[in-house]
Amino acid sequence: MKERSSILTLVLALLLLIAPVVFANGGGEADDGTITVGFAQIKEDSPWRTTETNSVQQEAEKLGIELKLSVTDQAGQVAALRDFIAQGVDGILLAPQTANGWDEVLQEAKDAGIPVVLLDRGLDSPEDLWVSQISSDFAFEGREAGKWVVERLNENGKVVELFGDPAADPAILRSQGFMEIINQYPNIEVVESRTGEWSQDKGRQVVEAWLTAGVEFDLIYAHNDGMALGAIEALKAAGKDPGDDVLIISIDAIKAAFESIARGDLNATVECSPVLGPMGFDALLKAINGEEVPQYIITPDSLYDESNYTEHPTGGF
Ligand code: GYE
Repeated sequence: MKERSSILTLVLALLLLIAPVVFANGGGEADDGTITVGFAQIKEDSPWRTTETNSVQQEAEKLGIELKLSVTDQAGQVAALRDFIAQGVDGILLAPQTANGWDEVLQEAKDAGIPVVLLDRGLDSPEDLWVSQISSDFAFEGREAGKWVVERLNENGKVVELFGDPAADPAILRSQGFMEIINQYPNIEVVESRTGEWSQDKGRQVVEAWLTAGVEFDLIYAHNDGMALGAIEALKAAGKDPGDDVLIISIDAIKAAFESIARGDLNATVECSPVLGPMGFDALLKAINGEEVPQYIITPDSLYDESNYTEHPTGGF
């Protein structure tokens, strides 16, 4: 009898010892030490975004990180973040669809001690609510496009702009950077600017509408390759020769854009790397370990046109 009760006391003591470890875990880091990360990706039908998602998934696999992937629109992204927080993930990667509307949920993540790293787009919330933004410098991309346009138009011509989402940080900055350059040349005029919602199909429709309305232009500046490819379809359908009758420059440097340059349709594209998985996890793991991370980590971009497109290290993304 006595022996039995001492065994019971021992078991009880053991249970008390391990209890804090089990409960402190909160469901994030699994018992085997696995790190869990939530990635809130934007629902968008573009090869650029698919490459980015693949990059994040591959890096998670390489590092043995358990990845919870959510692919939705902005409202769904906020809900996904709340879900990640409730599940007690160790860190969050967020590609914010638009720049606004994040303060509350980012504060909730911060209160829960979960670091958030922004991938590919920025947002308007105070910098103390997120750890780091890993992206291109979008205003730089716009300026690079602007300089190319000035040169190719010999400082004179009519431009139409295919805008990304006007509420999204890369679209706003790509337009600002571009106009910073263009505004210095009084004989270059931006005659139309409309959103093609980052989509090939919408890009085609907008250019079709301009052509039908009789808008005259020498050059199309598209905020991404997808919309430029749609514009090329519209020009061809109207019997025009894209790359010649009308010049086209865009941003992203996806593989299809390089193929289009090779065909002589697209004239130029400014690189914007979607391969952000390795840098994203590097920053996030540092933050999880309490190490300092730079607020902005900028990927370097180059412009590719007919003269140098064969030099891109991977032939596009
Ligand atoms: O250029 C575009 C995508 O946020 C930088 O989003 C990204 C942009 C990219 O839709 O193709």
